Amino acid sequence: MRREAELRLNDAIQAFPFEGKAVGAVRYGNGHVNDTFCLYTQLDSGEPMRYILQRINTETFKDPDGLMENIFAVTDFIAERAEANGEDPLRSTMKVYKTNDGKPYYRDEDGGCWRMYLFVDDSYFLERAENEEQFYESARAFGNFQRLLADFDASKLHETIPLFHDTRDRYKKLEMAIEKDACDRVKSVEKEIAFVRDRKDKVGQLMDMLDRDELPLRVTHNDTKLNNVLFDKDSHKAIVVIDLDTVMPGLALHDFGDSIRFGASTALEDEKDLSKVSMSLSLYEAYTRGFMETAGHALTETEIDNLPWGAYLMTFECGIRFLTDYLEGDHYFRVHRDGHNLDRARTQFKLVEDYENKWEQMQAIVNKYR
Ligand code: ADP
Ligand code: GN1
Ligand code: MG
Repeated sequence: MRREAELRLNDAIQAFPFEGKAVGAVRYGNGHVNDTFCLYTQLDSGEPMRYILQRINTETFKDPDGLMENIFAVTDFIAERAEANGEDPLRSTMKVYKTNDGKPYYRDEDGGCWRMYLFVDDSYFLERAENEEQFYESARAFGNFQRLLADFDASKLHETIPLFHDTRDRYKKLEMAIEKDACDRVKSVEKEIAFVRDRKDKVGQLMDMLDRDELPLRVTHNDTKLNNVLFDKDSHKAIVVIDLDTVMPGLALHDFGDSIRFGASTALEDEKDLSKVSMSLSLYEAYTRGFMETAGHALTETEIDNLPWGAYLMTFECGIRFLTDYLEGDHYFRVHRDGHNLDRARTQFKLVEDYENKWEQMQAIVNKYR
């Protein structure tokens, strides 16, 4: 059982070289995996400063050393590139701190692993795009991120979660959870299980192509949801791609697709009223335009042809993961209410159905920007 992060928060704060004196720390953001806090400090001049302190979820990320090596390597790489282009590295990537004794993270007495970032000031994040322009901006940020990392040496990266986006494996794990039925919940989700089983033949669509060398392995972000990019408060441009825990070799199509899954939906990921959930073709188009403008020139024809499959499989896979977690007792994704993971699974399956109805339009939009 994981101990409450709050119990060791003060020790963690003291382990890092923040500026000024610590004034307080509060839980921050809406991530489903790590424990994130905002640390407020005050400089002698009276000026306030903020940092992000995060306890890494080590049940999810079992190799924190490898994970932090990735984070330092990727942020250093982007900062160097920004500097070389005369841009401000602090508005291009996150600044990660070593601990007071020079370690990449702090290990507390309960074994919890903590890291500290500088808070990206004058920025904001979004749980939903308010308009097409914002979503287009996020596409440019993720597309540029992918383009930039094309020159990054993939052999330097640790695989932080094996088989992370192997939808075939996610399907198998769901079948195992059904078989085990640890919480006696299978009987309440027969409709959802049937929905997944009806589409079993789809789970290998992209990973089988990778195995046949029809798709290239690239350095990808793998968790491109809208709240993993920060926007500049004044220009409203998407500036810093965050949540770098899953930067690993992967498929460009998955990065495209995970953004569509989350950001092109007309409702939040956990909306209970499914009549509100659909995929907005105008948001889908805005994202496709931004992604193609930035990452598009490097994509192969086969990748471009299969962009809608990226959306389909990332959404289907995420639904499968939420449903699996529901059956296993909600130990992976943080939940805030009973049935939360089931509500999330249902929105994903509703979206999958909507893609099936809009498939030709999704393909036509991709063709318009190729
Ligand atoms: P998780 O893996 O749990 O999603 P994230 O790394 O995405 O954790 O962080 C959670 C939230 O914290 C983000 O959605 C964002 O709102 C905020 N956040 C993280 N890092 C920073 C940062 N350096 N500056 C400002 N906000 C941040
Ligand atoms: C998790 O960590 P966060 O909240 O950005 C998950 C993603 C899922 C997403 C669903 C490491 O993302 O894979 O798509 O929840 N991250 C991990 O909202 O499993
Ligand atoms: Mg996140």
